[in-house]
Amino acid sequence: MSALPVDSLKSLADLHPKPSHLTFQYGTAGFRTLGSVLDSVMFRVGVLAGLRSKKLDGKTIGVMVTASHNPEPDNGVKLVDPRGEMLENAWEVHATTLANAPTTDAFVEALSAFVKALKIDLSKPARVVYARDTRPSGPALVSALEDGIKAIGAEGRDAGVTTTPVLHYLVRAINTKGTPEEYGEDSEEGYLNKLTAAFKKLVAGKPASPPLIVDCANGVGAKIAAKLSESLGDTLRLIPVNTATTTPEALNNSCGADYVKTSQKLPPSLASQLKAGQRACSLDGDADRLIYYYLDDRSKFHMLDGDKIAALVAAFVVDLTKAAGLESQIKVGIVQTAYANGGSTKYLSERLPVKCVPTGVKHLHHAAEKYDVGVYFEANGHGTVLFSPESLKTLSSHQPSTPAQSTALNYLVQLTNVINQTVGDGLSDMLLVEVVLAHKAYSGEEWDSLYVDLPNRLVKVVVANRNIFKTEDAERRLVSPPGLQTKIDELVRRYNGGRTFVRPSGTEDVVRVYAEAIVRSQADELAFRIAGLVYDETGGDPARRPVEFL
Ligand code: 16G
Ligand code: MG
Repeated sequence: MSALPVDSLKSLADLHPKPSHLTFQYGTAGFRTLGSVLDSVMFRVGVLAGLRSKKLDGKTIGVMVTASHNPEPDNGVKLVDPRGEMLENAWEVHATTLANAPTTDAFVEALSAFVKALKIDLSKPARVVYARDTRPSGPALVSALEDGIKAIGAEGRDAGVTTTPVLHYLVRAINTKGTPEEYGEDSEEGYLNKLTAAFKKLVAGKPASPPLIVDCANGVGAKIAAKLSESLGDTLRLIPVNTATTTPEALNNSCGADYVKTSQKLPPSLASQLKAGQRACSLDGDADRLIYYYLDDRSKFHMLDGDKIAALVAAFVVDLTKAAGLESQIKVGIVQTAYANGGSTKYLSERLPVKCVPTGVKHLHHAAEKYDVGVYFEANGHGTVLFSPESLKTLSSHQPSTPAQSTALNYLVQLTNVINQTVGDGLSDMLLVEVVLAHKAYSGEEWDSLYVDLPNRLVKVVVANRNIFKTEDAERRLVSPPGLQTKIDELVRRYNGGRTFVRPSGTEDVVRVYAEAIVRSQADELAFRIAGLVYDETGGDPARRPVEFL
């Protein structure tokens, strides 16, 4: 076993000192805070990624520099494991420990202890592939990351400016190269070719969809959407809008999936473009979320969120498994979080198994892996469909007995290619939605009518200490502060069809309150009254309740 390259680690770490007044935490979205304070974190993440690669016998580890839907001054970083999935849980804790070592010496000491405890063989090779979104703080942060990769002696590959889902795709493609599970060519072009080829096969012979407006949140999705548009040609005409990736402060500002979902409104920039009856969609700042919407005949806005996407897609996969004669071998299941609209949960659970898990893609992804085909979507538009290794085998070995079965089987196989199974992918999900709409000949309105959303409201509460809030039952109930859940239960009982939950955010220093009810005004009132309870509970001054809409 070779030793840690202490000299190179120390001299490079000295260039990236930790700000003494800050504590970092690897949360749901990796490390995420103001871009201006992340230099030391990036360096250390570079080192950690190298060690993770060594631990996994030289498999390539991914690092994505992004703060997704957050405002432009924020940035962040997350690690991607070899199959393109989120970093293993246990390592999140290690990442936090290493990021908080106060000095270079303390950092190197923590590294040695860590290498020893995890029995990492330092003589193994290490490979890291990394990318960033369009934020102005990105280049400097990537250069700190590169110092970390260099310091541990790992081989780095710069995937440049690209989306989070492309980076996840690349990690899986690199690690499966030359194996029977080869995921695709390990380049952005490989990704685009794979998606486009599958999409074209899936919609061959179907009437072309009307041109689709794609709101790119003024983020990196604009770049990939432009390339996708080119490779799709006339198969699906895309109209990318909000593509101002270099305009200061434009990123995620009054546009993008998060804006649409939380404000339940059309991005103002689309108001003059979107016509009655037409549908459009929004990506978020790193293009791993997707929200659809349309204006009805009276130009009223209707949102088709992650729950609606799950309902649409799951029904389609079920139809195809039936048509292919695989109904008994390939079972479809759904994974949601507490944020799923009650209307969707009722509709879906009357048809399919539905599981509720805590917020965050890693929870959904793992639960979805337990089904033959797991459809997971967060209401916020982040999600995908996973085909288990067994169902992939079934698809490749199944002998269809009729031409109709054979057609359905081919569609299923192509679905596995159009879907980015490593992580939620706004653009891949968009193609998936368009496939289903083309097959069903659905308009946005027909899709929307699968079930009716209950009016709901999301509010955030700024509290002194969100860490006192602890939940159970997939975040649907509070166990701490003691007694608060009982008060919530008492209140919610007074609202017709009322449902509410309170959870600490994993990405911001706030507590979130969700409420729904049969009537809009009641959903709003319930959310604010619960938010009031939460605030009072934390000992704040009731006259200055800092409650705001999210
Ligand atoms: C992150 C998560 C997203 C989740 C959100 C919740 C990933 C890749 N992203 O963006 O899934 O919905 O956090 O944020 O896991 P919150 O804890 O602040 O409500
Ligand atoms: Mg995102």
